[in-house]
Amino acid sequence: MNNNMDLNYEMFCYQCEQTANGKGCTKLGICGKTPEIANLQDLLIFQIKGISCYGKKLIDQGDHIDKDIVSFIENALFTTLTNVNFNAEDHVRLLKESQKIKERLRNLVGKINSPTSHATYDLPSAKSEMLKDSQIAGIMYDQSLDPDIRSLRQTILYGLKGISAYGHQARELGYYSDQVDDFYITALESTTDDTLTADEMIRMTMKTGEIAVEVMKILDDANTEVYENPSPHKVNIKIKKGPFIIVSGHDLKDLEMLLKQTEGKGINIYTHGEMLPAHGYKGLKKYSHLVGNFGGAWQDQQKEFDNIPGCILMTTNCLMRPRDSYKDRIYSTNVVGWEGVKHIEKKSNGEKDFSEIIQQAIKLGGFKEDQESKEILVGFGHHATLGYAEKIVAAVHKGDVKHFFLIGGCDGARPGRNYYTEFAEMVPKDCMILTLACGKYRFNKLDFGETAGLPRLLDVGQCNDSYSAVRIATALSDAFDTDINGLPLSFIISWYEQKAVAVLLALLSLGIKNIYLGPTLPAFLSPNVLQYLSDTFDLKLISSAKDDIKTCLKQNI
Ligand code: SF4
Ligand code: SF3
Repeated sequence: MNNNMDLNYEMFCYQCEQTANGKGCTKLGICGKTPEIANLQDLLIFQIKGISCYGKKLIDQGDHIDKDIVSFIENALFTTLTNVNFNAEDHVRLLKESQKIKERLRNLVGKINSPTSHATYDLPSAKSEMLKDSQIAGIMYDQSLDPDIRSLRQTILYGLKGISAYGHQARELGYYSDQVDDFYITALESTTDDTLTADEMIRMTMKTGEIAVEVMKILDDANTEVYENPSPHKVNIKIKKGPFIIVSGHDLKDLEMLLKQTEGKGINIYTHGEMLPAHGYKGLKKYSHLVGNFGGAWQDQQKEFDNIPGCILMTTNCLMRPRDSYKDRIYSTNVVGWEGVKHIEKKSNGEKDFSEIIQQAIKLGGFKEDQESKEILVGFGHHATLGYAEKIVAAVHKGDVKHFFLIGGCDGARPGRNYYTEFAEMVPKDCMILTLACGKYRFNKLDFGETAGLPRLLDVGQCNDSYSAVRIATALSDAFDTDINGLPLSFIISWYEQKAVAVLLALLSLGIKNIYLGPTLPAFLSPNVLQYLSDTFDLKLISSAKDDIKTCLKQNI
C-alpha cells in the first residue's frame, strides 16, 4: 500500500489475491464484502488486539488464557477471513462479546498491575458506533506507520487468520495446542507494539510460520485419529439420481454429522471444493451415501449451484454471494454467514440438527437421472504416500522418476491461473506431481497416467495437508540423506486467501527455498519485505510454466 492512502475510502482491504487493481478494495470488495462488513471486521480485529494486550500480561506471568476467550479470538479471526462471513448481525454480536471479554481481562490485569502503554489499545463500543466508516477504515492503516512495519503486521495478522481456520477445525474435534492458543495473543499484541523493530517483526513473522506448522500438525492428528489415515480412494465426479446435499468447505466433523443424520434416508451426499479429500478417510468413506464430488473449485459455485434440485451446506470458506436461484437452499454453519442465508448452530452438546436441510433436500427431489460415472483418485496423505516410499526412492535411484512438483494452493477466478493447468500438463512424464488444496481443480480431472507403477498425480488433501506434504518431503530427504532443499522437489504455490498466507509462512519457517508463488504477489508485502523474502528464501513470482519447469529441472543437475 502506498503512503498516500486516502483515508476517505469507504473501506480498505487488501488481504486476498483478488484485491482490486492488485492494491486494495476501497468501494466494495471484489469478494462481495461491503464497506459496512469491512469496517465491522476492522473493528473486530481492533477489539481482539485490545483483548490480546491484556491477555499478554497474563501469559507473561505464566497464566494461560481461558479457552473460551481463545476460542472467541480464533472465531473472530476466522470470521474475517476472505469469503467466510458477510452478515452484519454476526459481526455486531461478536463486537458486543469482545467488549465484555476485554473488560473481563482488563479487570483481571488491573488486579495484577497497571497495563503497558500499548495495552490501552482500546475502543469503547459507544465510541465505535459514532465513528464514521472512513475513520474506521483508517484505524487499521495509520499513515504515519513505517511501511515495512505495517506490511509485517498485516502479514502476521493474515497468517493468524489462516491459523485460526485450522485451529477452529481441530478444536471442533477436541484437539488444540496451548502453544498455538498463546500465540494468537502474543502475536496480536505484537502488532500493537510500536517499540518493536522490523527485525523483531520479521522474527514474529517467522514464528507465525512455525505456529502454522504446529496447528496443521494438530489438525492432522485430529483428522487422522478421529477418521483414520486417508488411503487411496476413487471418487465419482458425476451426479447420481435422487435427493442430495452438497457439503462444501473444510470441516470434516460437519460432514460426518450430516452423514450420520442422513443415513438410510435416501439422500446422496456430495463433497464440494475443499471437502473432496474427505473421501480418503475410512471414518467417512464407510458411508455408502457419500456418493461423490460435485463441481469444481469455489469460484464456479454460482454457476454450478444455479437452480440445482438439492441443498448445499457451507462449513467454511469459500462462500460467494448466493444467487436468488439457490439462496433458499444454501445453508451456513460454524462461523460462515450471509445475510438471509439459513444458519445451522451448534447445540450445547456439540451436535447440530440438520433436519431442516434434510427435509428440504427430500422435498426438492434431486437429480432425475444418473450420469455415466467418472472417477478421480484421492487419499495420498503422508501415511499412504510414505507406504510407497521404498518404491519411490528406488524409482528415483533408477532414474525412472526425475523430479517431484508440488503444485498446490488456492484457486481463484482471476486470469493468470491457467499457468497452473499448463504447468501440470507440461510436467515431463518421468516426474511426479503432488497436489493439495482447491487449486488442483484446474487439473485433477486430467489423466496423468502412471510412472514407476504409481499414479503420476498424487492428491495429498486439503490446504492444511501441506503438513502432510512436508512430512512426505522430510521422509524422502532422510532417505536421500539430504535436506528438503536438496531434494529434486519444487514447490509451485498458488494463493488466494489467508490460509495460503499461513501455509506459505509455514514453508518458509521450515527453511524451504525456491518456492514459486503466484499468480501475483501479495499487495500487503512492502518492497523491502519482499526483497527480504527473495534474498533469504529465493521466493519467486511465477513466470511462464515452460520457463519455470526448465529452471526447476536444472536444480537436478
Ligand atoms: Fe477485496 Fe479480498 Fe478484501 Fe474481499 S477479502 S475486500 S476481495 S481484498
Ligand atoms: Fe480454497 Fe477457498 Fe484457499 Fe483450503 S476453499 S484452499 S481458496
